[in-house]
Amino acid sequence: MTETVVLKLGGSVITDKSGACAIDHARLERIASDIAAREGLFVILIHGAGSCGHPEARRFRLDRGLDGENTAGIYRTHAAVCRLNDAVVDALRNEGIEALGVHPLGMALADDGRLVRCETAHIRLMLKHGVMPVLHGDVVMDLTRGASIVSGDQLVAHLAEAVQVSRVGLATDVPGVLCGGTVMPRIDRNAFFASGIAGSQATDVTGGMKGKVAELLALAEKGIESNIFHVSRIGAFLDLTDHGGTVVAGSR
Ligand code: IP8
Repeated sequence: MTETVVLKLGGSVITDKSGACAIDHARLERIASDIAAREGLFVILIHGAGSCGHPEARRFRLDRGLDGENTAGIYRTHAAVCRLNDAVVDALRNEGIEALGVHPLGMALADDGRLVRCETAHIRLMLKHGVMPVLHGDVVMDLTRGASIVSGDQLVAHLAEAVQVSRVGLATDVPGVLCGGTVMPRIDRNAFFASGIAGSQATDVTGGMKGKVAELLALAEKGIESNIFHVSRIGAFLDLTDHGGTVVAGSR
C-alpha cells in the first residue's frame, strides 16, 4: 500500500537565518535528491520561512495582527516566503518530481492566531494525480486579528489529521529535541513539562522548538505520532530506519 507522509523542512535548514532571504540552494538540492531517490511514497511537503518571512513578519508586527498601519506587511511577508517556496519547488522539479507550490494565504483562515479552516480536497487530488504539494508557513487572514502568522508546524498538525497520513517527519538543524545537550528519543506531554522546554524563550515569531513540540503533542494526543530529526536523516525517516531523533508521542 502506498503511504502518505507529511515532511516538514524547518526554515533554518533551508535558509541562513542571519541573512535577508538567504536561501541555501545547495541544501535544497541535497534534500530534493534524497526525496527523489525514494519511490512509492505520497509526500506532502511543508516548509518554514526562515530568513524569508520571519524578518518581515517581525518588522510589520504581524504576530500581533493588523493595527491599521501594518497592512502592507501581508504582501511583504507573503512575497518573501513565496520566493523561498519557488526555490523549493524548483529544486524538486529539477530532480524530476512533479512539485507544485500551494500557498496557505489563499486557502486557509485563522482565528486569533489559530488555523480554523484549511482546504484539503485539492491536496488529496494532487496526490492522487502524482503531484507533490509544497506548502509553507504563511500570513493568513484572521477573523479576530485581521491577519496572523500560521507556522508550518500548525499546517503539519492540521494536514496530518485532515488527510490522515501514515507518518509525520520534521527535519531540523538539530538532531532532535534536546534536553541538557542530549537527544530525547521520545517525548510526551509529561516529559515536555518536566524537561523545561515548555518554559524556554521563543526564538522566532512562531515559537521555535517549543512551538513545534507543542503543536506536535496536540497531534499526538489525537493518535498521530511525529518524528523530529536532523535534516541529514531525511532518507532514514523516509526509509523507516532509525533517524536518531525524537518521537513525539501521546501520553500513555
Ligand atoms: O517558519 C512562519 O512559519 P514557520 C511563516 O514554520 C512566516 O514558523 C511567514 C513567518
